[in-house]
Amino acid sequence: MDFMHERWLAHSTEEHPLEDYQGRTPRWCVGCGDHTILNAMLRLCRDEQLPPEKTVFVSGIGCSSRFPHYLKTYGFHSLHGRALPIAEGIKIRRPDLHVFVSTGDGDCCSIGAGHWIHAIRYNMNLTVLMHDNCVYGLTKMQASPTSPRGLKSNTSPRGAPLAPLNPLVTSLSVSNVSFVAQAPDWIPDILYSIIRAGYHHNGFSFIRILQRCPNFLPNLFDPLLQDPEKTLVLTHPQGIQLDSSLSRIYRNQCRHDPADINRARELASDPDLTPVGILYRNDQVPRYEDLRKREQSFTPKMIEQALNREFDKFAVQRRRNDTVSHGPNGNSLPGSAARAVTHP
Ligand SMILES: Cc1ncc(C[n+]2csc(CCOP(=O)(O)OP(=O)(O)O)c2C)c(N)n1
Ligand code: SF4
Repeated sequence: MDFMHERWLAHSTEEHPLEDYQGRTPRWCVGCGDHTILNAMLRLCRDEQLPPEKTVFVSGIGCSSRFPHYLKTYGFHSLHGRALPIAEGIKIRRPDLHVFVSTGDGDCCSIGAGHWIHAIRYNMNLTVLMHDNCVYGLTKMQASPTSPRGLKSNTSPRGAPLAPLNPLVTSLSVSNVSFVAQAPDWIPDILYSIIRAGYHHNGFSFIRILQRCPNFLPNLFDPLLQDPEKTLVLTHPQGIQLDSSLSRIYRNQCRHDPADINRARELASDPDLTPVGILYRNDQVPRYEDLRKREQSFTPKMIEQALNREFDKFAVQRRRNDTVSHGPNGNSLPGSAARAVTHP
């Protein structure tokens, strides 16, 4: 073994400290919830020892979508609303990579809503952090689909007229849903446990994070911050558990089995309480990449034969004395032109 190879081997077996994952200095406002989400993510990368060269953060456009810049892994700061199809593209070609998505409530639930619904249905192995600050932050305060009714903003100066969309109820209603959770950015241990559970889930994990935007909506979460009783912590051996100090603060707890989708929907639509924890989890839902793999197990020979069977339906049979055959539109074809040609 030469010296360089030895050095490389030694380096590749070293533990990655937190700094190995830290990218540029974040430019979010002071007190923005995105900082705590980033810290939880850095901690997860370090604790799981994710190889930086095998980890990808994908985002759309928004304050929250600046996330990939702040991690020293691969990243794709893409287009508004398009984080999910890009992440799916990466995952289908490179299932060996750990793919995370950061998306805002505008990015995911407004312009990207179609992609969001179908991404849940495709159930690919992605961990999605939906930073929900209930407003468009980057473009300086327009109402988003999750803005509370009555919110005065640049697009609703007299107050948002519509009731907000509930991202938890919406996700829980999509066929093939496999993991839905909610976490507040201001309880770092709960946030971390939920992101970690989402990472370990074998499928599409949708995590709605209640994210503070002190710049535009400084009082939005005051009711929750001032009265811990308004937060209902969902605990379960298959979900999250609270340590004794958090248990003393968040007394309003309920044991919720994440396998129970009907109860999950009830909890998600409760108008008076904010559930925090894992609402739903089902590891048995098939993942699109596995279904595709089965399709891809056809050999080139099998594909050639299948294509030829299809082409033969259109071929005009040659009569004994004919020298050419005809394609479906009457063009003359050399006898063997309507055959599939596959390359090894
Ligand atoms: C196609 C397109 N439409 C609109 C915009 C302008 N735009 C950029 S970010 C954004 C909203 C961001 O809000 P959100 O996704 O909630 O993220 P936040 O900034 O609050 O984190 C909008 C409307 C754009 N960049 N591209
Ligand atoms: S505007 Fe709001 S969401 Fe954007 S960085 Fe500032 S606090 Fe965060």
